[in-house]
Amino acid sequence: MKIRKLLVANRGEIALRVMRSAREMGIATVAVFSEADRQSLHVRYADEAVCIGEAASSASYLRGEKIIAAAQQTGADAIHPGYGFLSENAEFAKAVRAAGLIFVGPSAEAIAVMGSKLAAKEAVGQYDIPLVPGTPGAIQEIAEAKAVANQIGYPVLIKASAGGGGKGMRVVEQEADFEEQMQRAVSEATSAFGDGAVFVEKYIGSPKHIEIQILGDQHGNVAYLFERECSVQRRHQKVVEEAPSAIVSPEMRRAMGEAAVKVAQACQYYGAGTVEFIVDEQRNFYFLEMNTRLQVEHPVTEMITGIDLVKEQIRIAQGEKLSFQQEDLRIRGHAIEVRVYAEDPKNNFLPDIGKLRVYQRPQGLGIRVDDGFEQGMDIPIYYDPMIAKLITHGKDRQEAIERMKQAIDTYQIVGIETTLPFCRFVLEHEAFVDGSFDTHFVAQHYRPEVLAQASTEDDKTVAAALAGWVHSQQSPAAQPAANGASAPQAISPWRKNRLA
Ligand code: MV4
Repeated sequence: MKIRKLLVANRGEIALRVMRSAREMGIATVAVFSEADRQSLHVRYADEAVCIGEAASSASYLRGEKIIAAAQQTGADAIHPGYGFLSENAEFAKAVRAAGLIFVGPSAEAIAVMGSKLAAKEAVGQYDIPLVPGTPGAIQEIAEAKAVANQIGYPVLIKASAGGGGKGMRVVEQEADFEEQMQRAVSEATSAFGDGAVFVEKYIGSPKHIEIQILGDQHGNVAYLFERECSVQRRHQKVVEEAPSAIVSPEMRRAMGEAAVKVAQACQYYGAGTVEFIVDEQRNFYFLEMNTRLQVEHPVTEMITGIDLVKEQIRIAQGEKLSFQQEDLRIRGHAIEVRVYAEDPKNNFLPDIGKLRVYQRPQGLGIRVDDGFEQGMDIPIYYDPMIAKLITHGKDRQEAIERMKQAIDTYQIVGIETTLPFCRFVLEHEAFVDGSFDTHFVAQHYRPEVLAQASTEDDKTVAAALAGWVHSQQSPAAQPAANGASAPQAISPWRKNRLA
């Protein structure tokens, strides 16, 4: 069934991203918004918009019943959940379909299975998919779990089945510590997820996080769209992502891709999904979990494959077959994404809110910015601090990196602190450039002092520039014009904000 009107149950850059593809397909769009987002771009971009509640997510973007009511009220025939919020909520997917609407995403059953790490491992068990050695299910008996740990050898990792973001995860160095660490993992998992089920795995000490994008249709076809390297993360929050990975050979790529397709088939998956693997120092890869949503970092895959993942999601939801076959896919060049957070990297990544007094996106060949703000807007405190994604594409990794450095240098953000200088630090680091980094990269190499010197200079330049521009405008503050026009380039004194 063709979708005529799509409600996007999200906000910020991803709501805009989804609506752009819908509009290109001739589909009308409905935004939902909280009271804090009344003026936001996703509301202005949409054909229609419905206020669904107060600022807190729990009163708005997490209220499935209000979102379904908004769809019915506006005559939307489908809902796209974006990422975060209700995107991996099996009950919401079920309720959307029970209301006679199309859910642009996988089945509620697939979401539920993959939402539990143990259920996911069990589901893929019969297939030929490499798993980290460990207990086959939840730990029932301590003695049994200890026997498994001894067999695979210490250190081991105790993980929560319902876990996410590293919660309920405990490294155990030796048998004497097992019981205590297990109790901690269980109590952490119980308080965080209301589910105390934990299991044991061999601890991979220096892993890379590499994930495979897949697309499946409702006719049983599944294809893989190659890998994304996401090892550069800070406290389980990704910082830089790229495609392809510098360390994956064509043979390894095919093996990982085929394993990811099997994971999808194991749960009759349809829609866009991501199969996460960890890769050890010998480049063995192991299935970790599957994310049943469109991911933040999906643009790097779009850049190297030329495929619009949101359009594919919509076509799949309409019941269409995949528009391509595995053999049609090729990797073209290299893409990198950095996440721009409103956080101060010099001050322990403290969230920084306020007005975007100056906001000028970088431009040029191979540069893409996915964002949801413009100059003069306030960054609200209620939601995720990610304000933009900056993506570059080049003929090879080196060109993508150089292009990213230039793009960061010409990205002008005044009024809030952002993680851009931190991203530039990553891109310049030897371990990033040579591809040898793992998930410990940030903890190992980043100290706020590496930015301090440069940013003092930077602040001076920006302050002088701002003063000059304000003066030239003969206005009390650098307010953007009512039509959203920005500071005129010709007299704009903004210069490179590059680190010395
Ligand atoms: C692991 C691991 C090492 N060994 N499993 C972290 C969150 C969850 N999604 C899986 N995680 C890990 N599982 C074994 N057996 C190390 C991590 C891990 C990690 C994985 C991917 C990206 C970043 C990470 C940061 C710390 C730990």
